[in-house]
Amino acid sequence: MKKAVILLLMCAMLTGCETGAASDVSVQTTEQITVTAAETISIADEASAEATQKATEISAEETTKTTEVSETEKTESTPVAYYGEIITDGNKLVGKNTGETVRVTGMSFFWSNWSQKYYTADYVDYLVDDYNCEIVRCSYGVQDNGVPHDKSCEPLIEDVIEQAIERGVYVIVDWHSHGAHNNPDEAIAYFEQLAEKYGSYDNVIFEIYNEPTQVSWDTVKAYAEKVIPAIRKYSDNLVIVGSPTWSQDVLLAADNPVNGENIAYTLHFYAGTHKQWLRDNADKALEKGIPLFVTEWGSVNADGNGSIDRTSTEEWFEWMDKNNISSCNWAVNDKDEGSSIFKQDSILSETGKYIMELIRERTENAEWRGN
Ligand code: IDC
Repeated sequence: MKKAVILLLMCAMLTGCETGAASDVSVQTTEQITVTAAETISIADEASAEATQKATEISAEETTKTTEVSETEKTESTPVAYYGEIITDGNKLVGKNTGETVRVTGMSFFWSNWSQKYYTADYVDYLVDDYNCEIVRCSYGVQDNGVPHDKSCEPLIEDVIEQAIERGVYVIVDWHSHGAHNNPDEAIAYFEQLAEKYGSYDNVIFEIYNEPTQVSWDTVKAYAEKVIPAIRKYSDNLVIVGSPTWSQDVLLAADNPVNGENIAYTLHFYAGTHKQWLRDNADKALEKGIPLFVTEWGSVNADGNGSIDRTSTEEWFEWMDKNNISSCNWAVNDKDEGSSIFKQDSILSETGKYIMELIRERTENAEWRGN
């Protein structure tokens, strides 16, 4: 604590201390220090003198709306320890341990071929400790011909999976492709070995096709029915399937669901572009009995850019709150575009601050924390 107070003083002296920077040292021992009722600074405890400028700090005006959850509470339970495996139950997703509806909220990493610097255990810690994420999503960059852009991300994805397991949060591994059906064999080979290695952990969720574009549902369904059996050799964990038109045509899936067990469907929305009509579609799909999971959403336009559409984002959150829909926001990245949560390395963008607040509002009083 003494060291933390010194760091606090140092931090107070820094004029540029308004960023939400992720520490690139381990933040597993992070302490929460209440400065005033409205101002809380989280500072990595050990080995962090030189990392002070990088220690995560939330500015006073951001934290007036949030309630910090102490480290003690965080370590007492975790989403995965509490809920267990997420499984389907009709049109709902429930915890295997609790038998009750589960709703988890978190962040998606960016295309793994373009943003490898964020695929680290430290960023998982940052997302869990500072963003209060209950889930993270790895987006394995795959080209339209269904071949991975670059396999060098595979060990990094495993680092993220292993840290998610360590921290007790869920982790989606998404085959981030717009043309996966062109080469199911690549997906089969990847997911089969992944399921063998990690499929016994309740944390792991398999998303086998990010976003089919203009292909028929029959094509996507046939692809899913090839990939899922490879996963099922080793794991009964939740599998999430995309649908045509960038995973918006969930009604097509509802009319003719994929054969198999424990399968949910992803719904993707970008608040600046997608409005009530897409929620109406989603409502109909839910009514027809399929479970939905928003594995990717943006607060901006569908091209990933533009400014935050707060009104539309709030409408979407009202809908997700009402229907207990789990979600991951796009994206953990610092590309100069509206959807990036960082503007550079680990300095939060305006979007990053906004999304952090939204996630915290959903997760700080979650059931698994003992509420
Ligand atoms: C976008 C990135 C953008 C990149 C583009 C490449 O934000 O920087 O140039 O991919 O295709 C999705 C996709 C996701 C998109 C995102 C925004 O899943 O890959 O990322 N988006 O366009 N679906 C709807 C929107």
